[in-house]
Amino acid sequence: MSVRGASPRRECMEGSILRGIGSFYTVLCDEDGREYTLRAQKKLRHQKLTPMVGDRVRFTPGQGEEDGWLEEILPRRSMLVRPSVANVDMLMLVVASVPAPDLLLCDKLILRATQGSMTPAICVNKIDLGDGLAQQIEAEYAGTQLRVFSVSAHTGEGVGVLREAMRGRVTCLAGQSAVGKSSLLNALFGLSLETGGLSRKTERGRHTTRRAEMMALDGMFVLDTPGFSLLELEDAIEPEAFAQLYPEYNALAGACRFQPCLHDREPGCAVHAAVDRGELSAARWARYRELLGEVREKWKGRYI
Ligand SMILES: Nc1nc2c(ncn2[C@@H]2O[C@H](COP(=O)(O)OP(=O)(O)OP(=O)(O)O)[C@@H](O)[C@H]2O)c(=O)[nH]1
Ligand SMILES: [Mg+2]
Ligand SMILES: [Zn+2]
Repeated sequence: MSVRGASPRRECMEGSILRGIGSFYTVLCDEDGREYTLRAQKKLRHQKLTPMVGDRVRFTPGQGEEDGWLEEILPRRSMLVRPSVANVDMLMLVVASVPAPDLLLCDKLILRATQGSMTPAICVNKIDLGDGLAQQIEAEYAGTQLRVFSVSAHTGEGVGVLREAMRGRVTCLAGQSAVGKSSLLNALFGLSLETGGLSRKTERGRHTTRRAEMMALDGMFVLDTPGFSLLELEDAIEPEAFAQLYPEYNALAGACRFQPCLHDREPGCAVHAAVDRGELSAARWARYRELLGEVREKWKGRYI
């Protein structure tokens, strides 16, 4: 209970981190819907806790000109290191025909989303270019139960379906630079986020978005993130556990001759047979085997 007249101890409030610049964080307060600029308490640094965009936090607001303090980071429902975001429900991987999709990067991001307790989904943008990428992506990820959205931020096609899928959840858009993440958010919600083109020389994105930012819109939270092109696998994971992160292989694993089967070179492998029959993507299987090689190496060297 606070005593009127005496200097009352300011109450802690709860909210979500929308963005962070240097050691300052902007937090949207649950109670009054206002944005507060806060600094992280030293004790957080001592606990080696770095606040992330999307974090649920407790804070003490500042008074007048003075900034408030971020006091505590509440337990995270989910977490991703690249892009660095917390409490995301749906990780929306955005791809386009330009810049050319890097499907190994897609696979890794999907794996990370699954390991980090998020639901991955794929959004094929720029369908106005008429290149058939959406059909290719659907074939690549057949049997994974991943939702694939086909949209154009430019014409608005498919944008309504995507918005409905985002309703009531925290959705993070991620992927290579210049696939149109910021453009999509502009088209979805009438925002005016900065967008960029492709470098003419390298045909790569210009990294227009520089840091992750969360926006509260219409009963949902959406996150725009900087594009990236490199992603490491998680640290050492058991090869059997890795194989289980592929739902379309899991569904067949019972029919493999060896138990457990890593669906690599084992004779009588049901995954291999399904690939030979053209029911599963040969390219995704080749990428899987490449990653499996890395996973095996890391697992062997895990105590070093
Ligand atoms: N043809 C076409 N071009 C698009 C579409 N959406 C975005 N673009 C173009 O793609 C380029 C990159 O768009 P951005 O929205 O900046 O891409 P981003 O993914 O946010 O890029 P980073 O912030 O660098 O990660 C811009 O030139 C956009 O005009 C689309 O639906 N169709
Ligand atoms: Mg952007
Ligand atoms: Zn097998």
